[in-house]
Formats: sequence, C-alpha cells, structure tokens
Amino acid sequence: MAACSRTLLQVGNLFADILLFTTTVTMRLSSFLTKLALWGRTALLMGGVLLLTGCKFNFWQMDGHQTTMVTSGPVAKSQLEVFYVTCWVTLIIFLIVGAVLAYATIKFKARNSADEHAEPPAQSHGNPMIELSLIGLSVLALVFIAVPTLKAIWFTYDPPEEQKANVYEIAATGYQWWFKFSYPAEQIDGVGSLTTANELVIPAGRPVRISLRTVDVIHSFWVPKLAGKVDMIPNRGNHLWLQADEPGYFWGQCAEFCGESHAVMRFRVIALNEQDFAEWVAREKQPARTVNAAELASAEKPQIEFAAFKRNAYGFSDKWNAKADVSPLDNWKQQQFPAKQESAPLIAEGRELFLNKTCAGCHTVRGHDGLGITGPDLTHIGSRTTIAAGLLENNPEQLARWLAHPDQVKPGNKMYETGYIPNNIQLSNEEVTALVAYLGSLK
Ligand code: HEC
Ligand SMILES: [Cu+2]
Repeated sequence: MAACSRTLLQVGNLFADILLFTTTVTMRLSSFLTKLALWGRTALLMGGVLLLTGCKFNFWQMDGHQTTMVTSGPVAKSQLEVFYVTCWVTLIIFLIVGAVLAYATIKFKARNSADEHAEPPAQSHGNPMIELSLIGLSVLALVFIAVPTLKAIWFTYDPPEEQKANVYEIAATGYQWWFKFSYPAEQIDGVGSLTTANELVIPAGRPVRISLRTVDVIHSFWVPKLAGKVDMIPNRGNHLWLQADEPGYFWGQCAEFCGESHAVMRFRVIALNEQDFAEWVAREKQPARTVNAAELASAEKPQIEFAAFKRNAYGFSDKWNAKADVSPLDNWKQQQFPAKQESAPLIAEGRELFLNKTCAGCHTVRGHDGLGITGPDLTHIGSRTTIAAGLLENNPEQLARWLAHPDQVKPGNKMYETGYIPNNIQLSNEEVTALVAYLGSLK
C-alpha cells in the first residue's frame, strides 16, 4: 500500500513537473495551465495521503522494544524531555520563519507581466533594531534549550546525591559481539563476584550504576527505554546509571559500529522486585546445577529431531511483545526452573562432550568443568531467555541451530572462528542433541 501511494505521488509529481516546466519554458504563464497543474498536484497528493491512511502504521505508535519515546526510568525520561524541548523550540522557529516566508511569497508575488519586468524596489541596508532583536531572540532560544540540556547532562551523569547510598553497582564489559556482566564481590556475600552474560538482572526501583569497559574495540551501551548511550572505550573506564521504575524486561543494543555482527550485538535488562532479585542472586550464587540421575524417572535417551537450519530463519528473540499471551518478564521467570522432562543420561553425555569438544576452553561453567573466559559464562545459561547475545530465543531448536552453525546465525562471531584453537568443531546431530540437553539443564 505504502509503495503504491509513493508511486502514485511520484507519477503525480512527474506530471506536475512537466506541466510547470512547459509553462516556464514558454514564459507565457497561461493561468489556466498553472492552475490545472496546481489542482492536479493537490488532488494527487490528497489521493496519496488517503491511500496511506489505509496502511497500518505500527511505527507511528512508537512503542517498539527499542523506542526512546516510551520511557521506563528517570534517566531515559530526562533524555526524552530534552528531546521534546528541542523539538518544540525548533518547531516554533520553523512555524515563525515559514509563516513570514509564506506571507512574503504571497504578498509580493508577480501578478501580471508588468510586475514580472518591474525594477527591483530600493534596497535597504539593514535595520539595527531588527537585527539586534533577531540576534537576541536566537540567543534566547539557545539558552532556552541549553538550560534543560545542561541539567539533564548533570542528572544523567551520576545518581542524585540523596540516592547515592542506595546505588547498586554492576560492571559491563563489551566483547565482539556480546556483553559480560559482573556483580562486584562487596555486594554478593559469600562467593566473590558473580559473572553472567547478555542478560543483565537489576533490582527495580533502585539506581544502578554500571561501569563500562571493553576488551577489544569500541562498543556502546544502550537500553533505549532506560538510559544510554555511553561508549565502552578500550583502556578507559566509562560509566552510566539507570533505574527501572517497575519490574520489566527491556531490550538493549550495542550502539557503536564494532564489526560484522554489530547489528546483532544485543542484550536484555531484567528488572525484578526486591524479593525476586534476592532470589535470583541466591540462585546465581549456586554453582551449575548437576542433574542427579537417580532422581529422574525417565532414564531413556530421547532424540530430538531438529529442523533444517536456515540462515536468518525464524527464531529471533524479538517475537515477545505486549500482545503475546506470556509477557517477556513472565517468560523469563518461567525459564528459571528446570524443564519437566529431562534425560539424565543425555545430560551426562552432553557434559562430557562439553569438555571433549573443547567448549570448556572458552566457556566457564562454575562447579563443572570449564574455566574459559573467551566466551560468555554458561553456568546458568539454561535460565536465560536468549542466546547469542540476545539474538535467538533460548529453546532447544535455536540452541541446536546455534551449536551446529554459529557462523551462519551470527556472521564472523568468535566461536569456532578460523584462527582459534578449536577451529571448526564438527558436531553430529546426536552430539548437538546431548549438548542442548546439558546446556538446558544449567539453571
Ligand atoms: C573459541 C572459543 C569458543 C569455543 C571453543 C566455544 N565457544 Fe561458545 N561462544 C564463544 C563466544 C565468543 C561466544 C559469543 C558469541 C557471540 O554471541 O558473538 C559463544 C557463545 C556461546 C553460547 C551462547 C551464550 C550466550 O550467552 O549467548 C553458547 C550456548 C555456547 N557458546 C556454547 C558452546 C558449546 C556447547 C561449545 C562446544 C561445542 C562452544 N560454545 C565452544 C566462544 C567459544
Ligand atoms: Cu558492539
């Protein structure tokens, strides 16, 4: 529909341009032709607009996952306010300048051929009063924008003084193309610092201060509904703070071009109420879950049939939205608990493969084998809603797809990449099935 309206408008414009062109060439402004062109153009424009109203304008609602127009915390809100101030001031300037221009165009237009060939009127050389007041007005407009902008810059730089005592600290590190999140030991009693990846869990209603670093190139940390963007720069510590007013599930994105898979370097922020957050920390502190074969009724080894893997096939994790029957946050909560059907032998086989196929050299699974730090920490990978840095939904099909063809899912990613030691790990379907069962059990 949109394409159709656009074509219609283009055709209309073409006609109108031809008509206007002919009129200019002859310089005989046949008022009939000009009027016809004008009316024709207007009619086509209106027709086009009418056609466009038939389209479904989702973008107009501006409530996408990564919109900055619907905010969920004070930092993003203050950033949005600056945007609105700037927008209104420039809109008013546009209206004033546009009105003066329209007035002058209509009032002083040539009405007949005598007007057309008339001498230009006497030129003036400026009016100091008008010029000074215009300068004054421009300065005023800039000051009007600058005051809230500066206030917002101070506000977004650090949490307000009175809230400092309540700040929660987290460290985020950018890697090509995923994010590591560490919770400093001072806030986690017992086990030292906690490390997770790609899903940042925060307490809702509390300011969270995130220190930002990178181990390779420049990345940028951005959670459109909460705060951003601040660059993660090599050899330089940056920080930002954000706060989610209510518990929720938020989309984040690297916002600085960082290589091939920059566009799919995503992450999630999960804000939880006090109790849920405390429970999450308690679970996270536990080493990886070990499935006890004796506890499980089914000792059979089910085989999962995986569909053929297609590049860019459906599976991207964006499908959760407000209209889904399960909200993204509830989806996350469900993901925290072990699946009802688990096969202990398959999981044991997967655990063995994790070591034998050198996965353990790049990934940490606390409590099991694996101390690698090249890739994301997988200690609790089973309880995350996404894999491959927020790209795919974390379910058996997508996990299998990722393990079988990480290079196709995410171009250039550093798992299995040529040049790394395990260069091209080959996994059979059976091995993938076992690894999927193992990873899924790591709650
Ligand atoms: C050469 C190091 C390396 C090896 C070996 C490796 N991985 Fe990875 N893995 C990575 C990196 C790097 C990523 C992050 C890729 C990205 O998202 O850009 C990753 C991502 C993952 C993820 C998604 C994690 C998340 O939070 O999104 C899983 C699951 C995974 N690997 C499992 C495995 C398994 C199973 C093996 C063994 C068959 C394995 N990896 C071998 C480096 C490695
Ligand atoms: Cu990046």
